[in-house]
Amino acid sequence: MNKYLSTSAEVQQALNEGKPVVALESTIISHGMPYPQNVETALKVEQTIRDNGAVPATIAIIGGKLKAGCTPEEIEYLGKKGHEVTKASRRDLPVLIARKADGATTVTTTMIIAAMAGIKVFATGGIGGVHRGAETTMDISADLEELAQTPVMVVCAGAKSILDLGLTLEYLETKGVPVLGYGTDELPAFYTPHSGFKVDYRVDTPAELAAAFKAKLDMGLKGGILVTNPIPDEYAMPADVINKAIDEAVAESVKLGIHGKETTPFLLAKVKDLTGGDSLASNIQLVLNNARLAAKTAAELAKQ
Ligand code: PSU
Ligand code: MN
Repeated sequence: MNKYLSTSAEVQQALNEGKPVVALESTIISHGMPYPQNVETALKVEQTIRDNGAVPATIAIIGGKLKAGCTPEEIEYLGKKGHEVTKASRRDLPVLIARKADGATTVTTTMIIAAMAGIKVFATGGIGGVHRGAETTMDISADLEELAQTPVMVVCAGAKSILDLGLTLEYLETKGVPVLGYGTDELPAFYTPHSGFKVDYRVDTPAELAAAFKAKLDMGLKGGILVTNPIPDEYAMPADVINKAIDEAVAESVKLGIHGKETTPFLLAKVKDLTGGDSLASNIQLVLNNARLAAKTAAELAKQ
């Protein structure tokens, strides 16, 4: 496909044989969770995907190569380096590749590399979106633009209310990105199943998710589909606790003048500190839950 892409032998074989493959991002490892829980979680997510009948492809940039399928050693390397690894969005790819550097892939770059490799389904925790106060900062995640143009289904647990969820949905509507709720009419808010906002369609089975994505691909409509999968009730955070932590984190980021690509990692780390680690436990469980759904959906898509 291109000389910068390096697909692992296992992932390439699965793709050649039409077997289900699920992409996974690496910014969640380097910037989304602390070491060593980040590495433990990444490996557990890969195992969960295997247990549900698909091959995992953790995506990252290592030594200037776009990797579709990382080894456990590469996952350990990214997890240990943490924030020292460049958080790589679409705009970072040309220079990182030319310099043969490393990069942790966000939702945006994971979608780009998955599409290059031929992977259609991607599981993560949360996506970026329109930040609160975006009417003055213009801070809108590149993830939304990527969903508008790259044909990958992204399975997430909704978006955190560090974002303006209403504006995020408006943006996705404008860009023609279907937002589906798995077993729910309501957009989940990452740590809790409830946001008060409606999704476009409720979908109840992996087969139905696969059919919608297949229809989109068959019609040649560009862009992806966003599947929002609510965190199971037993792992959800109390809404008042998490909302208070998020409000405090956002206020502090404004006070400190945090901006640009630092904003999301700053807010994620602050929320984790303010909730004494409870949010990390929820975060891990919702990612595993998304991995299960993505693997089942990839398996359905492989049958079509
Ligand atoms: N939201 C989370 N966890 C994450 C991220 C977002 O709940 O780890 C990461 C993802 O990699 C996402 C990126 O693509 O942050 C968005 O960053 P930004 O807002 O700078 O676009
Ligand atoms: Mn941003």
